[in-house]
Amino acid sequence: MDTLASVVTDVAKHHLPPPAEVHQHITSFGANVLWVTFIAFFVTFVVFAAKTFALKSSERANAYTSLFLITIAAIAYYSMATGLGVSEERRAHTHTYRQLFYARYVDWVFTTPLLLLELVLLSGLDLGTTLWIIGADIAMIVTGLFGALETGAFKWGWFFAGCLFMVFVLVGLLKNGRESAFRRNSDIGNLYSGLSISLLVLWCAYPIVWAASEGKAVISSDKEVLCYAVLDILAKIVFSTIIFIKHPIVVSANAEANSRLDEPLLGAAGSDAL
Ligand code: RET
Repeated sequence: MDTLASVVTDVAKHHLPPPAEVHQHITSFGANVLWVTFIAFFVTFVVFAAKTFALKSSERANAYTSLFLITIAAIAYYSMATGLGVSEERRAHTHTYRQLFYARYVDWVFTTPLLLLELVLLSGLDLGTTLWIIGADIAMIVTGLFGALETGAFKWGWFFAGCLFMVFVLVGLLKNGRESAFRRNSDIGNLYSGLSISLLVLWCAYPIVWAASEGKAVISSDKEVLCYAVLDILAKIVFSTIIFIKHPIVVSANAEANSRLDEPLLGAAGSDAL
């Protein structure tokens, strides 16, 4: 004989409507934040383009780097504001679906190496360490994207892998990069120190926002969009503007690097060996 409980379960299974789906989406506030951020990047692009082309072509290395990272960010924000670079992920074991702004990972996978390149150009870091830092950075963003796409518990494995890669990046920048910058001269060393320490503080905020949004979904999609927008503006616009303002120091650093490149890379013995 059926117990009352099993009858109730059976009735519930067959006659009750399925649990309501919850969709965690941005509201018009979040959409406005995306548009305003796009406009901020677009205006910065116009200003940077004018300033870059006013420079002598031999002095444009850092300016081009800034220009391209601002361009990529503008493209990413346009795609998110128009609803293209966005998908929806189901939260594990729930009927909740949350918007995932995957365009930001496409943005970061290109722009974070460019940001690092700006610092590396300044510090005169060797090629091996540069590749190591940039490789770890790309791995950090890719693992972050997989973590955001993963709905089960493995999400946190991706996240911690991303954090580990970030540690590699930061150690390379703050230790090797700083030593190399001070070896050039104290002006470059001081500028580099200030920039790399602000980068450390800013970059550490990204995984915190990730954990609260793509990770645990404890903040709304609007807050997620706002936090990332503020961080992206600080990390890209403010950062690149400082490097632009310090242009004379940067140019002297690049000129010195170029003159070193003019010297034969291998000594006499090395040349003989080739
Ligand atoms: C993720 C999640 C996985 C763990 C870590 C992350 C770090 C992301 C960072 C992004 C920086 C972006 C910048 C954009 C510039 O405009 C991918 C969020 C550590 C540091 C600087």
